[in-house]
Amino acid sequence: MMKAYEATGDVWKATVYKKAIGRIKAHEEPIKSKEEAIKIPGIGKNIAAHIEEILETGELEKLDHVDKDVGVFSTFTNIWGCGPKTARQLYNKGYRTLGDLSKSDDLNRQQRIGLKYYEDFNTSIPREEVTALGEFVEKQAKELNSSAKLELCGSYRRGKKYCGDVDILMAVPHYETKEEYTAFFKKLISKLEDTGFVKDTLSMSDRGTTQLMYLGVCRGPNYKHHRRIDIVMVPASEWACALIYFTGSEFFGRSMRSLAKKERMLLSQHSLRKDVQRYYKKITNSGKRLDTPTEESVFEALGVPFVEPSKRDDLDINAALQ
Ligand code: TTP
Ligand code: MG
Repeated sequence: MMKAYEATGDVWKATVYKKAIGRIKAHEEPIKSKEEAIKIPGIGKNIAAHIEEILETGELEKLDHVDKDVGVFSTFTNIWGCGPKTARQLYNKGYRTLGDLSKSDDLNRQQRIGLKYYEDFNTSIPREEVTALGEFVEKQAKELNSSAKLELCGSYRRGKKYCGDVDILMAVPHYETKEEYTAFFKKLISKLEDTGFVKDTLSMSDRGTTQLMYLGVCRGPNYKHHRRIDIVMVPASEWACALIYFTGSEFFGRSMRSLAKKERMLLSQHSLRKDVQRYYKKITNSGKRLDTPTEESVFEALGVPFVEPSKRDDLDINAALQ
């Protein structure tokens, strides 16, 4: 249904479904009834009724009335790098299947990679495999610099049994200048390519900030599937704030940033700052940067108890405090 509304450009309805999907994914226990569904924040009466119908009949009748072209649309948006806008354009140009697209010049380099690994990228990764892929990268990094630090983030760090991709955060203690850690990071990526671990590169960027982001495709020795891997390299002093950001969930991260704002602070993936002055949305004085060597120190400076990564899925830290 989310894809259907995205296809027709009904952003508001698509968002309602997107939010519900996120809440259902984050819910640890199986949902066995409409009553259980409706207790979950973000699930309203209508979606609870859909859940009940699926539980009872195994199907959702409303989907039968969705245009069949939505199937094409959702196939296209499942190509990595292809959003709703591109999917609509491809559809309007007459493409209907992945086979059509494989012969086309209308995909950019990244989308062609997305198409090449379509099946693999749309298959979630068992936790044990993410562990092994992380260990492989860690070994290569430590061969370059034995003090290199690495943490598997995203859904993995939140304890999920299956992950959409591999998210890695890296730093080398005392590496603060961009030259230092860029040189290290480039060597690491080359090494990962030379060992045959990295199969394709989607992008390497610094997004105009201090942090470097590598997006690529890897396959572990002894593994069958190609997996999406993101590696973020940060200066050592940004480790803790980057770790919070990159662990997510996105929802939890947003709630932490809004909490900081209430405390006249500013939390980003780079740092935590205090005594920040704002005039409406504009920051008029960016205050003073706090030293935050660990994740715990960030929570402490914000005046809230530490939240274990496994509890960050669906948590609004502001609501939890009330
Ligand atoms: P993702 O890998 O996109 O998400 P995930 O690891 O939580 O889930 P999945 O299993 O599907 O991969 O991003 C990693 C983290 O980065 C995410 O948990 C929070 C952060 N993030 C944001 O805060 N905002 C964003 O827009 C994105 C893409 C990520
Ligand atoms: Mg992830």
